[in-house]
Amino acid sequence: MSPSLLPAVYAASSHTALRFPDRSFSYEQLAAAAGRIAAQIDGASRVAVWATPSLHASVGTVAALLAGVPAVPVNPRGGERELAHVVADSVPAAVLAAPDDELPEPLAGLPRVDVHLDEAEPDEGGAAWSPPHEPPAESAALIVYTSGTTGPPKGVVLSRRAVASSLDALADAWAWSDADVLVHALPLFHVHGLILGVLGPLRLGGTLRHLGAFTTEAVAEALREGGTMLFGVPTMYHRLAEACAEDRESASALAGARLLVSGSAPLPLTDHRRIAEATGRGVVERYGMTETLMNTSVRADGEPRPGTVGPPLRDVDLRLVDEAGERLPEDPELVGEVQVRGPNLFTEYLNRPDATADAFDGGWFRTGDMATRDADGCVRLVGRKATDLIKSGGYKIGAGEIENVLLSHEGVAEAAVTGEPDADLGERVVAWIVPADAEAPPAGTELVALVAEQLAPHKRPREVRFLSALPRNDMGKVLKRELAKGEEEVSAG
Ligand code: MLC
Ligand code: AMP
Repeated sequence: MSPSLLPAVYAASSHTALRFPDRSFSYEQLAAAAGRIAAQIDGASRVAVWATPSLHASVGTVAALLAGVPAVPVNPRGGERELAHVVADSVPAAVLAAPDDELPEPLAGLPRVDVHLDEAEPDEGGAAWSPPHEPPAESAALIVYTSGTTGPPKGVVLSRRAVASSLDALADAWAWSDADVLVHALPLFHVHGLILGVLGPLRLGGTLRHLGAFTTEAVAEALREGGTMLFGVPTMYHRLAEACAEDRESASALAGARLLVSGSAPLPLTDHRRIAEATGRGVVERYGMTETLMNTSVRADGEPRPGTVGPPLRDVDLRLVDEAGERLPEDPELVGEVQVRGPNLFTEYLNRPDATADAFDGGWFRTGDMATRDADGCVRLVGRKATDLIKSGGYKIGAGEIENVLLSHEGVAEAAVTGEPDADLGERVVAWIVPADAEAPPAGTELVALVAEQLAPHKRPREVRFLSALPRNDMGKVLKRELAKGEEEVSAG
């Protein structure tokens, strides 16, 4: 493993590092721009990065990494409650944003460091920037917020060691190199888009082409123009499969890529099949988590294995355990919880020693994902332990977080949130509401708007259903599986 996290940035060549729709940066320009900002934030405890899908957010993140200051990427569409929590929990010393970004409270109240791109030309007559002293491998690189089953999102502290080892393991599995041009349109406030999608190419000295926003046309164009790899969530591949069925151009563009990678949620076999039929090539699935970075992947040089997420990556130990926490014998029929350990794991949940301790079984991290393991070591994910975690469009959404917002509405007596199968999103968020006054229930649209305002647009319920009581067990716990089953008996709201 390279002793530095971003050796190619330190080398500052003229090769293209980052390409966004409006502007590109070479490694030399990136080093100059990020180096200037690194000098401004040197010694800060932490910085927030206003994580729009932009060159500014990428440069801001690299600056924090050069300075050895942990970066907290913030969803620019996060709602009031979510942003307030992230700022109060991570206490950033400053926020990095583009000069013309308008920041909401409480970010607007923080000292602001503008990410200027115009001054990015290296100074004339010599190096504008010299490589920094490399921070310790165990120091925090990033703090990424992720939803849990209850309460507000938790800040996952990821060390430089974890980031470097996970990216190197992926490079090994995918023969990913500085010759690759990675194409994606993922948001930059989560592991997939930011760590794999931005820091991956930058660690290897390759190129990221970010599309700004996802459209199937933009993906096809970027692949036609020299993109070699594509990263996406299953919703994106589902939409690409539809596009391929409609026009040959999309199919031939996808066929030209070296590697198509899907992750963050399961890619259904029908979409695997549709893409393979249209393009003649398979999609490779990899499995990861904010807390663990990447755990497994189908290898680029191996057989296509639709339906599996491949074997464990280099240096990752993976086991399946039964309900008692006992390791399962090797038998492809046996379903158990996935537990992992290795250099890819997070350090802790910020300010949550209790939650950190609960997440581990000895040195093993409990993922909450249920799986079987084929005789050749490939992992097949079959579901999750918690019904309170929803994956919609590749975003993890905690039911409890949304229920708390719904319950804050005066017209709501009881609320439960579930995920229902959705061909496009994987799962869609559904809210089940017992109104305070059965004669005058609140408008579904009002409840949806409240969630979007307090949390984020992707956490909005797609449907709101009203009922007279929630099904509960003897202990008073809501029976969410019953809700899904009894759906047809309930009137839609
Ligand atoms: C949503 N919308 C609603 C609504 N719900 N409008 C009205 N009522 C509702 N109930 C809005 C959205 O805000 C959006 O608005 C528009 O409708 C379309 O919504 P969508 O179809 O959900 O989203 P879309 O914009 O089309 O995006 C789909 C997507 C996106 C796939 C591009 O979901 C996405 O970027 N997903 C990536 C998630 C991700 O990166 N996960 C990685 C986590 S890390 P508007 O205004 O925007 O049009 C991880 C670890 C690992 O998991 O292993 O990788
Ligand atoms: P997050 O907490 O947002 O990082 O989401 C992590 C979760 O996404 C994992 O625990 C899995 O449930 C799910 N996930 C990630 N990659 C895959 C995949 N390839 N197939 C199925 N589920 C996945």
